[in-house]
Amino acid sequence: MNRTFIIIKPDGVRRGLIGEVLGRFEERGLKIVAAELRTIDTATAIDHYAEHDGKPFFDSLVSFITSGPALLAVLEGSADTWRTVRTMIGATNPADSAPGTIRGDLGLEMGENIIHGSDSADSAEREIGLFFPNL
Ligand code: D4T
Repeated sequence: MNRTFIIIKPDGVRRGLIGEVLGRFEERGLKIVAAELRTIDTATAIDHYAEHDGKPFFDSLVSFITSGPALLAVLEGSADTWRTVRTMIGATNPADSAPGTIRGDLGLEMGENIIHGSDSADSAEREIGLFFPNL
């Protein structure tokens, strides 16, 4: 089996979208193998977003992702699960996120964009290890 990692970000939790978003993954046939509601600490957020360190939006990205409870989850499918999930999430820029995707249906902001999904098999492995070290 093949796993990926998602975060329903604090805006998604605040807006009451946990059920809507997890429901889409379950309806698609993906299995939720771990899930936890947690306020991410600053050190973990900096580690998670290390690739963006130094960019103009880095500080606001870290303060946003730590601003309240987030729903962390590991999803399992048969193959290329990270890519299936990224396709369902939709593009980062709201002008490009297609209707039918999570961001295309539910969001309109570049920063507060509801959900994170790992962007490669290597990222998925790294992020699962960072957030669920005992899995
Ligand atoms: P994440 O990592 O949160 O799933 O988002 P994406 O994978 O879709 O997009 P990303 O890594 O390029 O950006 C991470 C995060 O930063 C915010 N962001 C991004 C921003 O506020 N301004 C920007 O110009 C960019 C590129 C949105 C998502």
